[in-house]
Amino acid sequence: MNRKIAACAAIMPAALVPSLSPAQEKGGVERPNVIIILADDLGYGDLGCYGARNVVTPNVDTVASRGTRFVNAYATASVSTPSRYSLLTGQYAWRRNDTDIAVGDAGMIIRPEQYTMADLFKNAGYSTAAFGKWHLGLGDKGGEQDWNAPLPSGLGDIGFDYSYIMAATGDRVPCVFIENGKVADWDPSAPIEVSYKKPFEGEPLAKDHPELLYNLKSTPGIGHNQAIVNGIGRIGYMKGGGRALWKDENIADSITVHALKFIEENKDRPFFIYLATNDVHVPRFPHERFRGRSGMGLRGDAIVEFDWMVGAVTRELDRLGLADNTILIITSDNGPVLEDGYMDDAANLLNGHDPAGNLRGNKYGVYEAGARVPAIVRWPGKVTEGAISEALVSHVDLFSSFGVLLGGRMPRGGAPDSRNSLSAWMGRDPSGREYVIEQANNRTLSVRTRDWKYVEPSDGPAEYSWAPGSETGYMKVPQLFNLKTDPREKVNVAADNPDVLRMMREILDKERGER
Ligand code: NG6
Ligand code: CA
Repeated sequence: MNRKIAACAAIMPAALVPSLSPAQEKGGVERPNVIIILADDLGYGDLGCYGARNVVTPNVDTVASRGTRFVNAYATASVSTPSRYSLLTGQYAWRRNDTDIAVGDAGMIIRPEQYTMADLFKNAGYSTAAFGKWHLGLGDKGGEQDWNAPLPSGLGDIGFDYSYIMAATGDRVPCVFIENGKVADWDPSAPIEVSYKKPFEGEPLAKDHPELLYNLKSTPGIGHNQAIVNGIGRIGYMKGGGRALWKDENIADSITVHALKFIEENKDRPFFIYLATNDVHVPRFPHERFRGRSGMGLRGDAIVEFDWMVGAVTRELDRLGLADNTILIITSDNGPVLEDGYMDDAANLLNGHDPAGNLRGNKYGVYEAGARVPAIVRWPGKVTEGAISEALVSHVDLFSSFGVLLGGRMPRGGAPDSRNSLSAWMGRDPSGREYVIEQANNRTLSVRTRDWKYVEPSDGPAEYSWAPGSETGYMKVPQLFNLKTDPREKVNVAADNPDVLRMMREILDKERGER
């Protein structure tokens, strides 16, 4: 019994006792491995099997051809922190006011006492691990972490047996990997200091020293102009790090090597892996061997790198004979963005490619491309091969769906917004949810039903100054689109459909009022 279960059991003993599913009771234990590969900012149209142009993604496409590909799958938000929060906790991030895009020295946003997806698997006897981008805070208190010592709280407190992660994003300090709560390869000769408030004396800043940005230039006037690490400007100030500092071009390799090692070490017991890639978030800086492979510059090459990583995982599963007993999910935390603060020319090099896959919108915003994401599920023999599902599904439901699969019971209050949609995620229920809720960067909520999309009125800029070319879609008036006739959300038909508008508002009112 782990610490959390012991602690919670005192409060809710009956509900927490992990129970066996009927299949398990009969001895026919069904405990497939589960790997969620969560890409970063990978758009609905960025993969070959979703119609990408120029860039080829043979490894992802092979997974899709052996599994089910979803065309109406949603992250809960069009930015990272709230999206990941909901996936791992089964609670809408907008229920809390501290779940927006996190700084790199945020404290733990998921609190140790919360029941997480990792807890669910751990309680079912799985080995659990997280790799790559975290962006959900570490340590007890934001801004007060000592990065030169074990962090007092981290992923071990929310159900992960092992973790090898980046604290936040590639563009935020600290630029080091953290393994089981300690800086990996910590360098005693270069103690780490991090601040999001003030610079460290003697450390050059990107805004004053563009000549030191030898790997990637920050877009002038937009940001990423504080610490310089590996010739790239970052958000936040940092000092030290020495040999522990990452090299952006090696991040995918580092994450992959650690994930493969974990798979091999756990090949004889069920495992759950949350594999969150740095690709294709900025700074896009893939390894040399992927350069020039997409013809679309660094962003396209980062997609090639992402696809390589998927191939490395599937080959390892094949080599170990684990493919048939592993549920593999490939998805993204939010939609695509082109200009996101570095001069990688992503917008000019598209050459006909549409990262949004013909949907309107982008990361940060309210329109469909913000939160409708690629989602592929492969479980040989269980999930239909080569199928396309139109079911409406949301990341927030994966938690309860796995709960049902494992036959475990949810502690009271656990995963409050997560509903069992196992049969939809397994490709058997063609309809899925009645509606999904999407959250934009300014917390505007949208509701999508099968035919309609409603965006609540909100105040905010049409475009963020720091993400030029991306539309937010914020408007002071309600927006309603008929996705059946207008899949690109071009014509606001709110005025003509008062009944639909009322129904959509009621959905939001009800959800907001609950829990
Ligand atoms: C923005 C950053 C952007 C990215 C984003 C979070 C600037 C100019 N822009 O503030 O680069 O880090 O936050 O992205 O700093 S996310 O995918 O993690 O949500
Ligand atoms: Ca993201």
